[in-house]
Amino acid sequence: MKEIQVDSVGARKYKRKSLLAFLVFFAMIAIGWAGWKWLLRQPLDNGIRGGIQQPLRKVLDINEEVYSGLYSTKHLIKEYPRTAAAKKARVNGYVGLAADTFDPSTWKLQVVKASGDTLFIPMDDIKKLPKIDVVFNFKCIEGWSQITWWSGVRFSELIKHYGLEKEANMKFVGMNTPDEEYYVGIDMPSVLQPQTILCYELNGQPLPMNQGYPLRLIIPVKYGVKHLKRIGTISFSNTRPPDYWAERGYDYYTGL
Ligand SMILES: Nc1nc2c(c(=O)[nH]1)N[C@H]1C(S)=C(S)[C@@H](COP(=O)(O)O)O[C@H]1N2
Ligand SMILES: [Mo]
Repeated sequence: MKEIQVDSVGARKYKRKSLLAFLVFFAMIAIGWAGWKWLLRQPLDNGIRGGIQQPLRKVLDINEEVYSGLYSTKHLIKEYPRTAAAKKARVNGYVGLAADTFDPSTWKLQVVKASGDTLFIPMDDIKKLPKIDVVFNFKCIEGWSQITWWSGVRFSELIKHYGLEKEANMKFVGMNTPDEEYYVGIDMPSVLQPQTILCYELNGQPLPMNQGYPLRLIIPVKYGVKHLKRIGTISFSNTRPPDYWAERGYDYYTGL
């Protein structure tokens, strides 16, 4: 008799527990659903083509602070021998590369100084500066990567040669294509990192048109989006310059 009683008490307890478990389970689903609905109702950040919900942007901003704080100009990206580089480098992204708005014969690199004055630097002068190779694994946020061989002059060398120390003390660098259709904003430590180059050769040959002739950015500490092809203007600021893909919802920092 006693045993049966104990059993039925146990069974009742068990029933109550499983009922509670079910209630908690459904409550969680309801909370999750409400949270999701809430997130979708949040205003978008001010990206021009939609952007993302502000709470999500906040998460990205926090990530960015964490990673940028860890960065130093000493962090080096792995390099490879030239022989490891792809013979045919993949081409991706054509914004700002339209042939009809670009005249190679009149191109000069424009560097806007803190004073507001602009330097106009011809390609020949850039080629006179020390040339280095960078062979690294180029990564695009779309998911592909490729070992590629690029050559040019360190960005930090340009700073040194043209006496742009005041500019280098600012927080960001902005770059645009000559037609201003594509543009990036990059934090100064990444720009001054020793593998960041103003690049004019791919596989030892002048850059092909669709890969940024005559001059592009190669910045191995960043994903492909920041490697602006065909630099028109470089400028400096303490606030974030506009960034094409950040305006379309991607992380502003996009560091590796
Ligand atoms: N002017 C310009 N530069 C650009 C882009 C673009 O659309 N226009 N796309 C970026 C992206 S998303 C990538 S992955 C790389 C690709 O460089 P590649 O064509 O040499 O592979 O260029 C970057 N620079
Ligand atoms: Mo990319």
